[in-house]
Order: sequence, then C-alpha cells, then structure tokens
Amino acid sequence: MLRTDDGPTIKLEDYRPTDFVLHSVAMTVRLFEGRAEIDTQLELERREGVAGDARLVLDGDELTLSGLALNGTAVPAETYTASPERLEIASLPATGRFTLDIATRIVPEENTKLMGLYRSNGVWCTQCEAEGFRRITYFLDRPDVLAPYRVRIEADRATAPILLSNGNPAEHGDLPDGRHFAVWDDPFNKPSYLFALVAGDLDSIHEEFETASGKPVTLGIYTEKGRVGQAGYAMDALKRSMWWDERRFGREYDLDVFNIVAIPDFNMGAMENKGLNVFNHKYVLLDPDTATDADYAGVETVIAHEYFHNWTGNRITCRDWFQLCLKEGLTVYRDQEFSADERSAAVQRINSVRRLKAHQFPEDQGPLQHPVRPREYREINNFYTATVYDKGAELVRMIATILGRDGFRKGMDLYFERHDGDAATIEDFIACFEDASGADLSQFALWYSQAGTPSLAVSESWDEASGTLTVGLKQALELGASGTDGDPFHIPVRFGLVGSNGQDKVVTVRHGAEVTGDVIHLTGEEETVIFENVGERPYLSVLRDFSAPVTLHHEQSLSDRLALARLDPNLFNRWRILNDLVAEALVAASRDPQRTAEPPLPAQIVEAILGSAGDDTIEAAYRAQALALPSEQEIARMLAENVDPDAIHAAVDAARRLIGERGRALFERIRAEARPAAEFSPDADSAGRRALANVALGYLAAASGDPAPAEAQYRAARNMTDRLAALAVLVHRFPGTGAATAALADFYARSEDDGLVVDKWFALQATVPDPAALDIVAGLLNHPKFTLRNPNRVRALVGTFAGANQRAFHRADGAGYRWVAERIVELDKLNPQVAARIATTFRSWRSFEAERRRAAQEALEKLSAIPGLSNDTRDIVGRSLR
Ligand code: 0A1
Ligand code: ZN
Repeated sequence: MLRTDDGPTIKLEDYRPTDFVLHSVAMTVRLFEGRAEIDTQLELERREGVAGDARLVLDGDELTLSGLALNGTAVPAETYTASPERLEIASLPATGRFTLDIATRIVPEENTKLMGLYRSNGVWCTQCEAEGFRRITYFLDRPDVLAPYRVRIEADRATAPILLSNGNPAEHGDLPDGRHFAVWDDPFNKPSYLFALVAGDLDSIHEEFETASGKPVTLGIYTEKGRVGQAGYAMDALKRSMWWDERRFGREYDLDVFNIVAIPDFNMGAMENKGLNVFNHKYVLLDPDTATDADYAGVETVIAHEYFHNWTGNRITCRDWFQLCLKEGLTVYRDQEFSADERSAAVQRINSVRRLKAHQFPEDQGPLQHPVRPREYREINNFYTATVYDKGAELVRMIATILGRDGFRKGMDLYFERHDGDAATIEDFIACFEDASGADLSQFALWYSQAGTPSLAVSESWDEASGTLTVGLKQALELGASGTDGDPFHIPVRFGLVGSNGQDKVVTVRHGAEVTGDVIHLTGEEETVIFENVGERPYLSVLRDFSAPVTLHHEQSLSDRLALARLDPNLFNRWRILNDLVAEALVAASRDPQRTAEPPLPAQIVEAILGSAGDDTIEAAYRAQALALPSEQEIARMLAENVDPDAIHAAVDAARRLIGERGRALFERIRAEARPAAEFSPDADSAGRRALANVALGYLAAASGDPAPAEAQYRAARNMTDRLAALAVLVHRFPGTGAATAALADFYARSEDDGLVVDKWFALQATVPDPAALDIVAGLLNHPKFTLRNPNRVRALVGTFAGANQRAFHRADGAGYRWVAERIVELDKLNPQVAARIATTFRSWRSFEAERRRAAQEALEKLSAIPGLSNDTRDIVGRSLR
C-alpha cells in the first residue's frame, strides 16, 4: 500500500523530546517462510514534568498489531488505537517504569521497498535508517531515543544456519522441528535506525584484531554461498581502517565482534548498524577478474566509512534527522582522510573535488538546493544528498584548515569525551572546537544554514618598485530559493606565492584580512592582503587543496596560469589550474559551435596537458588526472543556461582528438611502458599506471579512429580494469561496429552470471554518448537479466542513462525525459526511495535550451500528476518544478 497523500512538512524548529523515556528493548523475531512474528518488549517511563494523561504515540509503517500488553496484562481495546502508521496508548502509569509488549506480524517477502525487514535472494536482512524500524514494530522511531537491545532470533536451521544481530553473541541452541535460535546482546545505547538482523545460509571469513589497548575483536564477513573468496580485500581494508582510527583519532573498537554482511539487494551503499554492518555486495566482493581499480578504491572507502561511523554516528548519534551531516559530513571527511593517507593525498583530493563538483555543485545551484543542515523536509530519505555528505565533509575540512591539525584534533577529542553516548547537534559539535581552541566559529557556522555555492573573486596587483603584491578577495552569494540570506561566510583561502624556481616564497604580510600560516581568512565581503618584501614577481596560487567549496574567479594572466600548472608545489592546485583552463576553453567552444575553424583548445593548453602527462617525475595517477577532460556535465554546469549537450559533446570530442593527435608519440610511449606486472595488485601505484595507460588508449583511439589497439587490449586483458577500459573505447567510440558488438557479447558471456559484472555491461551501453543510446537502453529493458527489483540493476541501466548520458537523456525531442519518467512511475510502485533518487537527474532541467526545457517540464508535470505517486518521488518532482 502506498501513501498517496502529501506527507506533512517536518521542521527543525518543532523539535522537542519524547514524552516517554525508553530504558531497554527486548525482541524475539521468529522467521518463517512467508511471515515473520515480532514480539517486542519496551521498558518505558513517563518523562519528568510530562502530564500524567499524555498518551504514548508510537510510529508504524504498513504494520498490523497482533497483541498489546502493559506490565504483562492485555491492554483493553478502549485505551488504545492502532493503525498501520500509528499506535496510540492512553492510561499509562504516571510515574515509574512499566513494560509494554507489542506483537506485530509482517511479510518480509512482500517488502519491495527494501526498508525494514526484507529478503534478499532468500536471506532475511534489515535496513532501518532512517525510518525503517517502524516497518518492523511500533516504536519511538527517532534518533534521540536510545536504549540497549537484546534480540532473540528463531528460524529454520537448514534455511538460516546463520543468525546475526547487533552487539555480542549471548546464547544459541536448538528448538523443535529443525529450528534453532540465537540471542544477541548490544550493551551500547543505540537508536532504532542502527538496529540490524540477518538470517540465512551464508559463507564467511573471520580474522582476529587486537585493539591498541589489547582487546581482542573477532571480525567476520558474510557473503552469499560461494562468494566469500571475493571478500579478502574488504577484510584487509577493515583492518587498516581500525588501525588508522586508533592512530589518527585515538578511537578503538568497543564490542567483541564486528560483522559485515554483503547482500545483493540494497538501496544504498552500506549501513553502519552497531556491530553488524550490512553492505550492498558491490562494496564488498572483488577480484581482479570482476572488479576495476575504481571498484577496489570504492570498497576501501565504504568499508572505512561504515567502520568510522562506530564513533561518529553510533557512539555519538544525531539528535534529529536535521543533524544528519553531524554524522555523515564528519564520517565522509574521515574516510577521505583515510584514503589520502592510504593512497596519494593529491590524487585523492582531486577525486573528492571532482565528485563534489559533479554532484554537489549542481544540487546547490538548482531547485534541489538546501543547506547542509536543512530546516525542513517532507521525506527524510531524500536528504541523503551530496550536500549533506560531501559539502558536509568540506565544512569539517574547513574547520580543520582554520584550526590547524592539532587544534582540530583537540576539538575532536573533546567532542568524543563530551558527547559519547549522546544524540548531539551541530551546535554541540562546533562548541567543542571553540572550547578546545578558543576560536570563535559563530560566523563559520553560517556554512551549515546558508545554502548555495558562494563565488570568490581574486585580483592581484604587483608593484615592481617596492616588491609588493596586493591581493583583493571578494565573495558573493547568489540569493537562492532556500535558506539564503547572502551573509558573508568565513572562507579559509589556502595560498602560496610561488617563485620561478617552483618554491613557495617566505613573505611578510603587512595588513588587511587575517592571515595565519598559509591561510587567508576572508570574513568580510571584500578584503585585501598586502605582501611585502616579495623580491621577484611571484605567481599567486590560491584556494590550494580546494580549501573552501566556492566557485573561483581569479583574474590571472594565461602565462601565470600556465606557469603554475607546471610549477606549483601544491600538486592539487597544479591540476586545478590546468583543469580550469581546459574547462573554460571548452565552455567557450560549446557556447559558440559555429566557430569550427578554431581549435577547441589553444595550443599552449594542449602543450601544458601533454607536459604534465609526460612528466615521469610525478606519479602516474596524477598524470592520468591531468589528461582527464572535464565531464560534459561539468561544462553544462559552467554554461548555466541555454545548454546544448550536442554542442558540448562536439567540443569535448574535438579536444580529445586534438590532444590525441598532438600527443600520439607520448601516448604510444606510455602504453609501451605500461607492461602489466605478472601478478595483479590493486595498490594505488599499480592502479595509477593502469589508469594512465588506459587514458592514453582512449586518446589514441580518438585520434586514429582505429579500433584495433582497443580490440587487442580487450583480448589480452588479464584484469577487469584493462578489459573494461578497452571495451568502453570500443562501445563508446565505435558503437555498433563489429568490433564493439563482438567484444560486448564476449564480455556478457564471461560475466558468468556475476550480477556485478552484468551491471557493468548494462551501464556501459547506457552511456554510449549518442542520442540513439535511448534505443539501446529501451531495448535492454526487455533483456532477461533486467529487473526493477534489484537497485543495482536499475541504477546500472536507468540511473546511469539519466545521470551520465547527457546527450541521450537530454535529447532535443524529449524522448529521453519521457522514457526515464515512465521508468520512475513503474519503479515508484516497488521502491520509492530508488525511484526518487533517479528523479533527481532532472534537477538541472532549467539550464537547458528552450526546446529541451519545455520537454523536461512537460515530463515532470506529467509525473507530478500521477495519482498514487510516493511521498519520496512527489517531493523530488515537486521541488524540481518549483
Ligand atoms: N548511513 C548510511 C547511508 C544509508 C542511508 C539510508 C539507507 O537506507 C536504505 C541506507 C544507507 C551511510 O552513510 O553509509
Ligand atoms: Zn555514512
């Protein structure tokens, strides 16, 4: 049954604690084919000061009540009301603790939303964040209600030999009729969104980990039968994460066991349930033959992210869902720092910034804009966004930049000490940094409440006679739809004055904006900084490491920018400056497609790219990044209006051919030097070399128009990275040719029914950069392997098409919009959360040229008129049209 009405708007300002305090939870979950019986005992107490006649109101979602007792006696019918969404009980004790026994009956097999208790390929599993627990039992289902849980699971031993829940194992044993039970005890107070239960026939691997203080922990990873051989890298990443959190943040693990379960059907990436993380198996299962280097990096990040939540999220949780960034922004920051330490810091930062610009910037600059801490929502599932996660992480990074590494660590230590066991707020978090450092972060806090991407304009003037550099900084925020007053932010601008020898100069700061170390603190709308005794004129490098999430306009000569792209000791900025030059040229070329006589990229820029790519003294992963052109979506975002995706594609493709031609010799050399090692290793160095060689392959194919090298690489490839890169060149550059078709068929045949490989096969075809790709995806809907019931499969075909195939989704005739909208309607009936996520791909529709804009609006309006649309999808569509 779908909720057909518009849900109410929940507001931050309406927060108040519950009338009843929860002391403990004891559950018995009996699993049978076709049904689950859940008996829950809550120990409750009226909160001090609450009226003696106040009723207890518990949340439900599609529930049926089958029993209710107060202190062991059945509750009379006239003192409660139960509906699928709500259980309301009157006449409860005015003082003292009491117990409520609540029995519910559910059908996990019918749960296609994958929220609450459901079955994934026969395995019983749960997903409770944000509001899934109320689909299992009636409950005070909100993050500020914390309690210890004791959970008893009963199931058929043959179907479900493995029975898992949160905390430590307490008891297990046999029951009549081939059934058995296990009891789990979680002594740590936790909110219901961290509840988890798994039951099924699973394979597992186990390892021992000793924490810094000598406590032994048994680590377990559970997978579907026959796949545990692919879990070794995840186990390794888990141990490295545990070790890193001890050293970097002083955080040790706290239970006797830490379990991870990998399942095929999951709405998101993974979930940090206390002691029992449940993962989309895409972020656990890997081997060289089925996974790319990017997949390895993804597994490492997600394993670390969920593990790090044990402290930032679980031990300290959120008071309410408005504070989601308290756990998510902070945990993303922590996983980014982990990856930076494990791999190359500069390359990691480039990746994070690319991701921020690809997902968060368009969100912040369109109708789905919201502050990092929103003030209201209609559907909380729609706020697991790039703004909350990735911009949230940028805000934590800025605090670290402002306070310095030691100051930041002191603030974190205080946060852990002061709030362990709490459901906290952003104000609590910020106060810890202020109290630990003495800094005033009140202006900084605006970043949490004020939406939108501010612009930062930087100008410079040089006085040769006195050797003085005057830098002007000016910020502005376009007034947007939500929560934007245009007040100035505290923007930390990391900088350096680079000499012609490629080293930072040591200079004197005369006056102007506050400068600490290598950070200018821009706090007013407009400020100046004067540097004296500079000597020879320096190259000004600003916003190093992307020290604030802003759009930068630096008035700087081409020759200075080219010099920095070569010399800047800050490797991130070297990349950023080059990338900006390329992006600006491609924006100009896309705006004016008639200008065909001129090359899409000036020769000096092409030389700069090839210079970076050919510099053997720099790591290969960085060189690959220097060669990677901005995405077509990024060009569209920069254009901001009248976007014509075909013109963008033409400009980018012309640039690719040009670089391919000019760099032919270099690319041949790179490929020749990249002889694969005898044994595959997923380490960052080896991955970087593969990335560089594969970018080279792409350029050579673009320049020559010859599929033969890609065909040869496809046949010879001994790992998924090289195989998929070659296949992508064939399918995207030579679609429909014999070479592409044969390789695609071979790839499918080799997938051997591994769903994750099949997903790659779908996704690759969904991203053929041609309006005709719509016919391909439409045809693939009827493929026997396509199903709307597996989120990974839906995302591979429909999500990738809408999110990553700009030319076909945004087809001028509107057919792409109509096709995706139809899929959203179908999917919405099964899984509203995933449907709503796909609907967000419409978000930039207003920036396209008139014909497309009209077609997108029509598709959205038609969608919004569909009766019975879920709250999730209605919310996204409604806001997109706003
Ligand atoms: N807290 C998880 C994200 C998550 C949120 C909602 C979910 O519901 C399906 C699942 C996962 C994380 O940050 O990893
Ligand atoms: Zn998270």
